[in-house]
Amino acid sequence: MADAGSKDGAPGKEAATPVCCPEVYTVPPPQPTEKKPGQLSQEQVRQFFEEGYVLVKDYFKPEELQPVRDAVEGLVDDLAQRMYKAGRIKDTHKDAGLFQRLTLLNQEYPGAAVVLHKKGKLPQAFRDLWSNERLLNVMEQFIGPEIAGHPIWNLRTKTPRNEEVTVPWHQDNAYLGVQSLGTLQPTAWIPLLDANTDNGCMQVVRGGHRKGITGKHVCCVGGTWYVELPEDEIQNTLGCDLKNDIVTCEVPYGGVLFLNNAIPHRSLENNTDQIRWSLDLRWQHPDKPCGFEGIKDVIPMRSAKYPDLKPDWEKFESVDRTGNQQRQMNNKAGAEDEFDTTIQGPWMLRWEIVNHNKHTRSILGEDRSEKPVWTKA
Ligand SMILES: O=C(O)CCC(=O)C(=O)O
Ligand SMILES: [Fe+2]
Repeated sequence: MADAGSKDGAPGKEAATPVCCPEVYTVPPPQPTEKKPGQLSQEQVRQFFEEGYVLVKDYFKPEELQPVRDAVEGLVDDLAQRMYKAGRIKDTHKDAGLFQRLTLLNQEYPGAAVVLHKKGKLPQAFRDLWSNERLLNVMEQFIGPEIAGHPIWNLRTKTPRNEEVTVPWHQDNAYLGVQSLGTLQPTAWIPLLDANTDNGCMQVVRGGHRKGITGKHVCCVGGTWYVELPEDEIQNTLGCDLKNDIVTCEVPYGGVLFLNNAIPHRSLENNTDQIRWSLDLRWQHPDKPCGFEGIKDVIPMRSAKYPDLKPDWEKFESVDRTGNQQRQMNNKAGAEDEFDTTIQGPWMLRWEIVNHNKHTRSILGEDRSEKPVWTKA
C-alpha cells in the first residue's frame, strides 16, 4: 500500500489518514428522485463508479462552448501583450488564430505555454462553465447535493510536440495530500476542439480506481514537474491488465470525459499542428479534505442546506494557487516573476525524486519559510 502514516481514529483525536477507500470510488450516493437537466442515465452513473470514468458525447452545444474559446483567445492575447511590453518577444502574432498563436509565442519564448498554464485566471466564461447548472446536476449524481469546486483546475495549453504539456500516467490523488484519499473528486475534462489520438487525447486505465488506493508515483518526468505512476505499479499494485484495460478516450468538441481522482490516466503526445486546448474542472463535498490544505480552499457552489448559495469568485481568485505552491516549495522569486517557466508543488515532497530538473531544484534548499504539510508516501 502506498499511503503510509495512518493514525488511530479514536474520538477527540486527529482523524485517521485514509489508506484505502474502495467504497468512496465505487459506491454511488442516493440518486435524485427526479431527473434534472443534463443528468446522466443510470447506466452512465453505473459506469462512472464501476469503471472510474464515463465519456459523454454531445453534452454541450458548440455555441455553449464558444464563450470559453473566446475567453482563451483573450488570455492568449493578454499574455502576448504582456510579454511584448516586457521585451520578452518581438511579435505578438496578433493574426494567428486560437489553435496556432500560443505555439508561435512559445517558439519565441520557450515556456510561454507553461506561463499561461500557471496563470490560473478564471474569465467569466470559465466560471459559468464550472458552475453550469447541468454539470452541477451531474455532480449531484456523483457526490450528492453539497457541492464545491476543487482548487485544482487547469486550462491545458497542449501545444504540438511539447513534453511540458504531455502528462504521463498518474492518479490525480498523487498530486494531493494523503488526507483526501477518502474524498471523491470527480473531474470534467472538456476539450475545446475534437480531441483524438493524433492531437493528444486522454487514455484511462479502466477499473484502476477499484482498490481505492494511490500507487507509488515517482517524480519528476523528463524536464517536467509531473509525477508518474510506473506501468508495473498499475499492474501489480492496482491490479490492472494493461493489455486490456487501457481505454483511449477520443472526445469530440462538445463532449465531456468524467473521471474520478483514483483512476490512472495520461494524455498522449500532440502530433498535429494545432493546439489541443482543454479544461479540467473538479468538484467535491465542501466539508471533506481537499488535499490542498494550506494552499487554497474549495469554492462552495451549490447546497441543499443553503439554496441561495452563490460561488464567491472574488474570494477564490484572491488566492494565488501556483504562487502559493511555489512559495511553499522555496521558490519565492519564481512566484513573484510573472514569466517564470517553472512549476513547483507539494507533490514533489510526497514522492521519491528520481530525476531532478529546473522544476525540482528550488525545493532542495533547507530554508523553507513555511513547513510543508505533505507526508512522504
Ligand atoms: O489534459 C491533459 O493533458 C491531462 C489532464 C489530466 O491529467 C486531468 O484532467 O486530470
Ligand atoms: Fe490528471
